[in-house]
Amino acid sequence: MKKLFFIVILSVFLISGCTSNNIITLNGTEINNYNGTRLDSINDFRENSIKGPQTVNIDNYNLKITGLVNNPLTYSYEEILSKQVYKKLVQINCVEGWSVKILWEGILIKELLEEAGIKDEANTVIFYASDGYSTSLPLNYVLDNNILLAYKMNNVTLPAERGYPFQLVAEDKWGYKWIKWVTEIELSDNSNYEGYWESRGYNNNADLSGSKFN
Ligand SMILES: Nc1nc2c(c(=O)[nH]1)N[C@H]1C(S)=C(S)[C@@H](COP(=O)(O)O)O[C@H]1N2
Ligand SMILES: [Mo]
Repeated sequence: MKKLFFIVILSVFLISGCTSNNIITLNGTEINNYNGTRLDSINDFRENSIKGPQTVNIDNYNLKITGLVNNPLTYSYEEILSKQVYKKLVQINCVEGWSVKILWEGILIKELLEEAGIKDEANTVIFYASDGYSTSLPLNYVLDNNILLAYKMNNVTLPAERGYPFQLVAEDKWGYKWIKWVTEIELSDNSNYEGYWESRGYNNNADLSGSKFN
């Protein structure tokens, strides 16, 4: 009886100890410096999305992982936010000649794909968005470069114009690979898939060091 009493007290102690140590992250104000590097601002972007800013209702929002996976998955916004958080300082460069350096925060796409189980035939990741936009990247690029799906920039939740709930951080690639308002990630074996701008003459490879056009 004494032993049981001791166990109960110990567990209450442990549980309360754990919860009081949890860090509750509040949505802060925008930061302009990270480890000594000056950041650009969320407001430095030029908004010229194909159909203008999209408003996503988070209550009926889902992120789907489909295609060449062992088990297709569907995540709510909260489920994505509960995953391991990663941060990266990356500059986005649009072919129109502007660039913005931002501290991005989100999850690793690799971890979502591994959770769904990547089939051997898959070699391409196709991304779809709520405005009908799409783009694609080689699977190896996504796996080898720790590519992020971001929900915060400079410490602030992405605003609607910036792609809320999620924007792809396609580092070292031109801005048209940085799809906003992502709704679906499909694994495919079609390495020639062409997204919105790619099918209109922009280079499917999109390396910053390469050519902008086909
Ligand atoms: N869904 C969606 N994502 C998109 C686009 C778009 O039109 N729709 N435009 C792309 C382009 S061309 C660029 S340069 C980046 C950043 O564009 P922004 O400044 O309009 O955010 O978003 C990319 N992602
Ligand atoms: Mo762009």
